[in-house]
Amino acid sequence: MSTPKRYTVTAALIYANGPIHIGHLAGCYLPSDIYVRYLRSNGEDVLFVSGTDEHGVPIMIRGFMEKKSPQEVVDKYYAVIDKSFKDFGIEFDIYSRTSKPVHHKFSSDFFKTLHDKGYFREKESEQNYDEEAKMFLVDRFIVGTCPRCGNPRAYGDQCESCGSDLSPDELIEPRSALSGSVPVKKTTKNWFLPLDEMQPKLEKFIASHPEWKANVAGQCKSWLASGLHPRAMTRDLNWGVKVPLPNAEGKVLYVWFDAPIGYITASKEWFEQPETRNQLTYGGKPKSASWEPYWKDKDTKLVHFIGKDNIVFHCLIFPAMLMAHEGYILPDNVPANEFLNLESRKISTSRNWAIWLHEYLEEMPGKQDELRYVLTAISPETSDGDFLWTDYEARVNNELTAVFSNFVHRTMVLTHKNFEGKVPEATNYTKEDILTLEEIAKYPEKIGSLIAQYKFREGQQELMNLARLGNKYLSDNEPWKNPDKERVKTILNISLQICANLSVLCEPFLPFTTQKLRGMLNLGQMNWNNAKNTNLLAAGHSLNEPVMLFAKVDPVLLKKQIEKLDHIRKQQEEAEKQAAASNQQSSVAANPLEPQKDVTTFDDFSKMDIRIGTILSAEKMPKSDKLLKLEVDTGIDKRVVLSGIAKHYKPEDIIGQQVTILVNLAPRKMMGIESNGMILMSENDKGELSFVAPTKTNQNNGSTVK
Ligand code: B3M
Ligand code: ZN
Repeated sequence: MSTPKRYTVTAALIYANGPIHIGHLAGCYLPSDIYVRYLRSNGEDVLFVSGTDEHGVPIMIRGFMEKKSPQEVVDKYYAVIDKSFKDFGIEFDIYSRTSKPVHHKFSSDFFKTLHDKGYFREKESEQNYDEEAKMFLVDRFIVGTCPRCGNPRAYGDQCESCGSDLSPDELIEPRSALSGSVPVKKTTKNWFLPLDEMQPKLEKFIASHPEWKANVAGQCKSWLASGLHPRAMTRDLNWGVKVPLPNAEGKVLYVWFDAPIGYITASKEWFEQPETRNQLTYGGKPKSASWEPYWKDKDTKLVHFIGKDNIVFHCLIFPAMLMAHEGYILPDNVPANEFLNLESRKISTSRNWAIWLHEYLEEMPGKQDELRYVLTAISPETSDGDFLWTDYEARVNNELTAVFSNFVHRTMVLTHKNFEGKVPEATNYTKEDILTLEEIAKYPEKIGSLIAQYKFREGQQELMNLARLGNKYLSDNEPWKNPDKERVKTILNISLQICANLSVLCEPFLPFTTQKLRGMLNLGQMNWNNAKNTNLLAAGHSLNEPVMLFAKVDPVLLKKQIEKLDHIRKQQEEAEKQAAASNQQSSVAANPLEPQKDVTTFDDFSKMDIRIGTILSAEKMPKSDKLLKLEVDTGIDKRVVLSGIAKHYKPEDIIGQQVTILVNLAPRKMMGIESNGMILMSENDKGELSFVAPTKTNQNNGSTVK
């Protein structure tokens, strides 16, 4: 887009069902905060909104677990989450909540508008119902065995083990997550958004953004390529925004319908709350008096910061809703991040494998900028990142302390010692001085343009390069040794100018450090372009006492952090061992062999076309620990089959293996790949798998099994 008049920046509305951890911070909150701080420093008109997502099954499940009402759950976690963001300097204009009446009204009106325009398709369907709990079992309320990988704890909407999208009816032995009872079918009516009919418009929208990140564009294209389906925008639940239609008793809006509208409600709320009225300026200019231009004016740039699991909702479903409503702008960009791992393992709330922000702050008090720095340095912008405590230590010690802090401290101490804390005058620049000054003046542009392209990691690297440049300049010129007082004045003047520029340019990344540095330099509010000036501090300007900006990581505290994770890991491994042992025991004791199944007919059996084939190639499916992708010669053809045997066979060991394969099983898509057939395996009472293969070598590929 050409130069925008204003920016609306959103950061995902996280479910208020638990505290937040470093993965959340690195995923979308730090990047959005850096982006917004940069824009504000540039004098741009920005509205930065976020809040908690307080509806949906995740909240209700947490309520059941904690024996609390959903309202109690969201009240508790809203407070924890809101405090963590404030503690880490994430500076939203407003941090709202979707349970507020203003949001219920706004999202309900939005739904009504779409309904009145004839956008929804009403459809009756059979849904799973828990007769004990007396409620419909949608999404995660229903659990069972994954048909793709055999995970016994798959959810009705997704299997977290193999990553497949599921529908409740695909689950094997489904049961209610609430009562454990077997669900019964009950007919119910819901309102569907016909995404299939909207596909051409959405394709056009995605195609108009070739500049989007490859991971984001890739996901959108793959959804579009498999064809969009109508999606229910209502649910049979009693927690959420009530469906504003007659005959919709006991129904609420789908949480992914109301949550993104929460961005708009929060914006409206910010403009309408009395305490905001006197903040209606930016960079000294008047801001628009209403929320509407921030969502409706085509010169507004709308940017959604999210994690990769929310891409389809922000790039396809929410835009479809906005298009259907009319009058709204669509996102200009959705710079979604990948995930962050912790010590090379997936962060997991249920396994307590995380660094919780509130705990970090208790255990490492005052170290917010250290964490911000490290998380940006390893930001999962293009692929998953990994947080390692040893890496944290190295970055804090070798970069923040040895370079940034050391440079500023030496400059300040020398100025206090030699010139009573007043900025000395620069005279007679050398050729090197002039080159250094020219170099410094380029940094605002360099860092700014990287931030504007959502390349926060590289932007921060450039910031450190400026500190390195200062550190090197000081070390090369050795003012502490130089008897020429005039020369010392010039060297320190230039070093102080670098400190001043750093204080402006580090603000998006290290907001707490900015405050300390500006305090030391006795500098008031600055904006980004001030850092193009390499003479921000006039000769004679008085400086305050130096303080250390960063210190090396306390080895005792670091050891405690590492031990804490070791302890969690061991506990987890122990629990898994025990679970496995008791599973094995119970299966051996109670059920050594599966009982014989019900009688089947020869006709049914003969419908199955089973052949002998040979595995031509095998590879692990990325992001799945169960699936192998096999190419099989069936005699009839060569085809791809996905098989859940990765825990039992190494790919390199099974090439050339003869197998028995059901060739006429309906194709099934798993993790974006179509599987054509099923390899038959035998399974013993310990759950170990083996191929079923002919015992004579004369059984060529394509031989039939009957
Ligand atoms: N609450 C999912 C999540 O917390 C969802 C995001 C909504 S953004 C509008 O990850
Ligand atoms: Zn699975």
